[in-house]
Order: sequence, then structure tokens, then C-alpha cells
Amino acid sequence: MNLSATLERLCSLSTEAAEVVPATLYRKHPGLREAIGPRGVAACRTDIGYHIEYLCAALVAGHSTPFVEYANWLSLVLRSRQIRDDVLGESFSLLADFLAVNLQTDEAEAVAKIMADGRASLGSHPALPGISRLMPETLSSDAKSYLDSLLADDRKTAASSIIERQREGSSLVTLETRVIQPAMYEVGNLWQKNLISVAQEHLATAISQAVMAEAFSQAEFAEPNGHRALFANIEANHHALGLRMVADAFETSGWETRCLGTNVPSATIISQIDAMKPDLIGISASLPSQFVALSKLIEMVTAEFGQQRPFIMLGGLAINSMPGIAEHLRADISAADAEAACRIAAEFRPSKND
Ligand code: B12
Repeated sequence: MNLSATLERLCSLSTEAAEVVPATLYRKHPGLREAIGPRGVAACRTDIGYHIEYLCAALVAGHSTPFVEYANWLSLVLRSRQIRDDVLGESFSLLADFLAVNLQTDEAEAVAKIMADGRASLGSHPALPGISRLMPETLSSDAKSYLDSLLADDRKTAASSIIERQREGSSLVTLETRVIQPAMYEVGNLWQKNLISVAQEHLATAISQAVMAEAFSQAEFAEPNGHRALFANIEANHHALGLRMVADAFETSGWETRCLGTNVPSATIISQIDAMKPDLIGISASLPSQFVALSKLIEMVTAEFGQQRPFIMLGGLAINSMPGIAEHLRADISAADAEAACRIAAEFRPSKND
């Protein structure tokens, strides 16, 4: 099987699959379309696109885990919206049937096995084990109060609680990773369980961005260390805070830092490497469906800069949830959070000059 050709074929089938699979599902489950309403119908179409993206991620990773984790994440989202696992499992089988007639035999067999693993795991797998591993059992009292301010749309209190701790001596990066980050993870859990809206999720991010900018202006900076780092989210990653925290950690520890933000086209990352000549690039991926673009970017960087290429550091929720994936994608290093990223980069840096 030629992986790139298979991925392309799968992506090209996405639009048609998003029409065919739901239509068959509604025929088999009379009343389902009415029960989920127009928003549910639109979401169902989008979800078939996601099924295909996660199939691609599993093919790139070389095992079913990205799809299995996705299946269990989606199961929790749908159950909290009154859609049962058997309907989700059936959507996998119908997609497998559709792909069986539209892909080559070996490709269809590979994707059918991944979807069968996803279906078999429904209900038996903890949703987002990668995230649960990183989450403290309970939020610290600072993170809990910060979360309360986010949910109450109280930007003033959110900001003052962080600035006060900063004045008491906590560093910007400690506050970002140990107060703001766990509070934002909890925002995600609440959204997944349908306990808060997408609007509240956006609001929490907007407040945190403003708070982080204010805290950055009060931060202490180490002397410049003569090293440069470039940060960007891979294409289609719209999660801004994590990358910003990593860039803040590097900048406050003396690195010359440039942060391109979310959803950056790979060609732009290449041209920025050319312009800035960084020692390290840090790329963030939040969903396993972004592995395909990551893999392509690493190939492009290696082809363009050869031996002269900067270190490639990966991070983000998708990297954390899949141990070994950074090495599999041929990155040099990865780190679980902003504090660890800076520490690991500092340890790794000297070997570059050997
Ligand atoms: C806010 C949010 C959004 C906002 C983002 C707005 C913005 N401008 O940032 C919006 C609404 C756009 C959004 C969209 C989506 N989101 Co969202 N989102 C979140 C949420 C609640 C918080 C994200 C965040 O700020 N986290 C805090 C930061 C600090 O944590 P972090 O990203 O993990 O970063 C740390 C480390 O990972 C690491 N790191 C990060 N990047 C890098 C890079 C390098 C180089 C290194 C070394 C380390 C590193 O260091 C960081 C700091 O310590 C999360 C919940 C969660 N658990 O994160 C869900 C979450 C990530 N989203 C999720 C999903 C599914 C989506 C959507 C598909 C649908 C939706 N409505 O939620 C879309 C997809 C968008 C896309 N293609 O990117 C899921 C992902 C599930 C999964 N399968 O893994 C989560 C986990 C929610 C959930 N519990 O279901 N989201």
C-alpha cells in the first residue's frame, strides 16, 4: 500500500461519504433525522469527515489507537447528546462498506480493521486517556477559582488572581501551566459533557488570552542565551493557548522567539525558517487528525534544509495522547508542557554544537 496515495484517495472520498453514510443511517433508523434536528444532521455530516481524518491519522501512526481514542471521545460527546453507541458503531460499519467499494482491496481491508477496532472498543476505553494521564485528580484551589472566574465571564477577577500570584513570586510559566492550563482542560471536559456551550469555551479562551498577555507584560526575563526558536501550530490546529505558553516559556528563559500562532500553512513555516534561521522549531498539534500534515511538514523541512535543518520539537494534546508518535513522525524531541519543553530544549541544545 502506498501511504501517500491512500491518504489522498481517502480525503478525496470525504465529501461523498458525508452524503452517502448519513443517508443510509437515516434509512435504517427511521426517526433519527427528526430526533437530532437540523444541527444534528449537519454535525453527522461533519463527523463522517472526522471519521476519515482519524482513519488517516491511524494509518500514519501505523496502529488503530488514534481512531480508537477518537471513537471513545466521540461516544462521550454523542451520549451526552442522547445518541447511543450502537448508532455510532453503525456509522463506522457503513463507512467501511462505502470505502470497500471505493478503495483498493488492501486499503479497504486496512481501514476496515481500524474501524472494527474502534467499534469493538466503544464503551470499554477511557475517553482521552492521554489527557487523563496529564490531568491532576482534582484542580488546585487556584485553578478552581480561576475556572470559576472564566465560567462567570469575570475577566477582572481572573486577571487579578494571576497577577497577584505573580507579585508573590510565581513565574509566568508556572502560572500558565499550573493554573490556566488545568482550568482550560476542565473547560474542555465540561464542553464534552454538554455542560457548557461552545460560546463559553470561546469566552474562556478569550479571557485567558487577555490574562496571559497582561501577565507577560509583568514577567521577568533571563539574559539572552543567543538561541532562536520559531513556533507555529500545524495547519488546521486552531488551539492558540498551548503554543503561546511554550513560546512564553522560551522567551522568558532567554531565547529569541517568534510565534506564528494558529493554523499556519507548512509553506509559511518553511519560509520563516529560511528567514529566521532558528535553532529549533516547535510545532503544536491538538488532534491526531493533524498527524498527516505534521508528517508532511517534517518531510518538507528535511528536504529543504537537509543537515542544516533546525531541531524539530513537537507538542500539544495529540502528541501527549500518543506516546512514541513524535519519534515515529521523525521529530527530534517532544515535550508534554511548556515547562518541560524549555528544560528539554536546554538539555538538547549543547549536543547540536558537537
Ligand atoms: C478552547 C478550546 C477550543 C477553542 C480554541 C480557541 C483558541 N483560539 O485557542 C475552539 C473553540 C476553536 C476549539 C475548537 C475545537 N476543539 Co477544542 N478545545 C479547547 C479546550 C477547551 C482548551 C484548549 C486549551 O487552551 N488548552 C490549554 C492549553 C494550555 O493546553 P495544551 O494545548 O495541551 O498545551 C500544553 C501542552 O499540550 C504543550 N504544548 C502545546 N503545544 C505545544 C507545542 C510544542 C512544540 C511543545 C513542546 C509543547 C506544546 O504545552 C502547552 C502548555 O503547557 C480544549 C480542552 C483541552 N483539554 O485542552 C478543547 C479540545 C482540545 N478541543 C477538542 C475538539 C474536539 C475541538 C473541535 C474538533 C470541536 C470543538 N468545538 O471543541 C475543534 C477543532 C479545532 C481545530 N481543528 O483545531 C477536544 C480534542 C479531543 C481529542 N480528540 O483529542 C478537546 C480536548 C475538548 C474535549 N475535551 O473534547 N477548541
